[in-house]
Amino acid sequence: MGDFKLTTVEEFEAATDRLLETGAKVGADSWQLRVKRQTPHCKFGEEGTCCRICTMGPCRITPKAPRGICGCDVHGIVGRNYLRFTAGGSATHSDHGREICHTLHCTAPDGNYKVKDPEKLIRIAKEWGVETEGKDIYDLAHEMAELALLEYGKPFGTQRFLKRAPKHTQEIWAREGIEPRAIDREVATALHMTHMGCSSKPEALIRQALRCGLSDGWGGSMAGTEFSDVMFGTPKPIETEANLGVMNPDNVNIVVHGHDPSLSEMICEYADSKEMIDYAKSVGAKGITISGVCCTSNEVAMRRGIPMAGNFLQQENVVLTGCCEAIVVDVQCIFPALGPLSKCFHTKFITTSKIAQMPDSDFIHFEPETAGENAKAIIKMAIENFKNRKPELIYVPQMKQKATVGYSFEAIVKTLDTVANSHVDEFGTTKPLVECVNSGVLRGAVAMVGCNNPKIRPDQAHIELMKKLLANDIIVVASGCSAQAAAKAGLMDKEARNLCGAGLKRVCELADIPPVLHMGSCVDISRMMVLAAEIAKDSGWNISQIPLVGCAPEWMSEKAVSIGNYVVATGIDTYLGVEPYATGSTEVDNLLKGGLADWVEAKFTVEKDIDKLVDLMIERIEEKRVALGI
Ligand code: MSK
Repeated sequence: MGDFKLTTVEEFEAATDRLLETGAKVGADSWQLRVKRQTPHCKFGEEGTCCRICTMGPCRITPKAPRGICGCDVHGIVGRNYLRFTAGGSATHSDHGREICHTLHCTAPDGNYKVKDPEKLIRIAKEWGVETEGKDIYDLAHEMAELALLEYGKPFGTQRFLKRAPKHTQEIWAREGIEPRAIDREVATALHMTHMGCSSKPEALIRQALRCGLSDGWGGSMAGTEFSDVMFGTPKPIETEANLGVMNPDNVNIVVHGHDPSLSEMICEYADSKEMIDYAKSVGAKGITISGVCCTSNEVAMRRGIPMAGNFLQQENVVLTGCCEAIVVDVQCIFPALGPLSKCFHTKFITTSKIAQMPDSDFIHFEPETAGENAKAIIKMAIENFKNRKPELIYVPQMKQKATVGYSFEAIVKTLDTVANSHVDEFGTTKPLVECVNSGVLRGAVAMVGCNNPKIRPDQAHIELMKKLLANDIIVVASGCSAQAAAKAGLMDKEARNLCGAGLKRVCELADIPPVLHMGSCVDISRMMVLAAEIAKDSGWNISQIPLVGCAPEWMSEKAVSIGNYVVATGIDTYLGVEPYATGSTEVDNLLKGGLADWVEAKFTVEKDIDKLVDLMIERIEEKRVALGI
């Protein structure tokens, strides 16, 4: 095993404690302190039994007051809250996708954004029935951008990407009336259905939650992923590093955070230029280090090998190191706390999107048309801030792990193909993977996704679940903050294959892969949908029959609920470590954890005990194997 050793959660926590000591010296607040002040949480909120959709209330449901003023019962209230939560997540992911489509429309041979993967663009154009022959690639990009934008508001029809699903899945969606139409329409319908005096029937509300989720996973998110690949390149395996130790006190440190790669790509591009490096040296730094937090980090790690400083609950830690010249954010999962926190240090908190404007930040409006200038201005601001450091506050935990990342769907089929020594066709095949599962060399796969949540010891659930799955010959594909937890621990180092059972270890050796495959950001869970769809087509199994489950043990956001809905609606059983705000209604709760299986052949399981959660997943994978007779 050489010198390889996983970094433990205890070591993460010791590093955080040391950083919080610095924070205490300068009077900084922290999420750890705010959790204490916010606990215990409101029971009505947690159970989803508070309704504040009109101003006759708010109404809270209790045994003595079983109906709201309008007469809505607890099932209607919980169902409406669940649907609104989903709509928030679906809108957020999909709007990210829309921004990417707009950026695609700005591509030009001599512009800030170019078409880096023309083959992929042509492939999607053919899939959508667009003539490609003899067309200039930029004309095609603009035409595809317009068509993709129309997916958000077209008056008729359903999402174009649904055709990627196996026939059986498409039939289920049609039968259940959950095929998503225009993306914006599904969000608007969700808000309309939950307005005062509209739906209060749990079945109708949950059905729309699935539909709205599907418009995200097989609509907006898929567009975000696919067209990001077209502009910034489809990820391929690449080496990087993860955890706070990637920050270099000798350099100007710029941390990119959020989700949209349009800005971070530009920052990485210009930070690498001689002009900027020379400028950094002129102020006494040795160079510039860009690192990332959350999914912006995943995006640039997957395509450029930019190191990952940390995940969701580590965002304050990068400022606490005292050597972060700028934390530059785009959209989603950004703590407003970064504003006041950065004021305790020399750090510039730079917001860039009208979607995410926050107090105590410097706002530099980032737009695709002026991307280059905006990126340069941001980097210069960070460089000029280097001199304002307070040396006595600098402490970077010497903690980092190597990671191989960049396993897009295309990269996975290409890489795993080497196991069977067969040849990939134009679009690749998952047959070698299917053979490994069929023969039992691999027992199955788990798609690990989602955030951190202070309700769960941060990162521990992700890491412990993965370790047990690997030991049981179950391969893990990961995205979002789950992927970063794995990378920080060392589970994306190829050496981690020694933690696997004999079968998975052999696959990792033959294919030269780490046992946990980094598939990208939250929107990139759409890559996992494509992978599941292709496995189903190559194996002849239905998606719900594949020994595959989804898992989000530490999830926290509305986006995660939207994801959960589309993963389940695609036929993949999904295991959660945190309850959605739905336990207040037996009808909604039973539907989510049972009844959904009658509609879409999959359901949710929620288990807060992580040891039990992983055992339930392994059991389910083995059950599926038995049902398949393999
Ligand atoms: S960043 S949604 S905390 S995965 Fe995509 Fe992480 Fe969850 Fe945000």
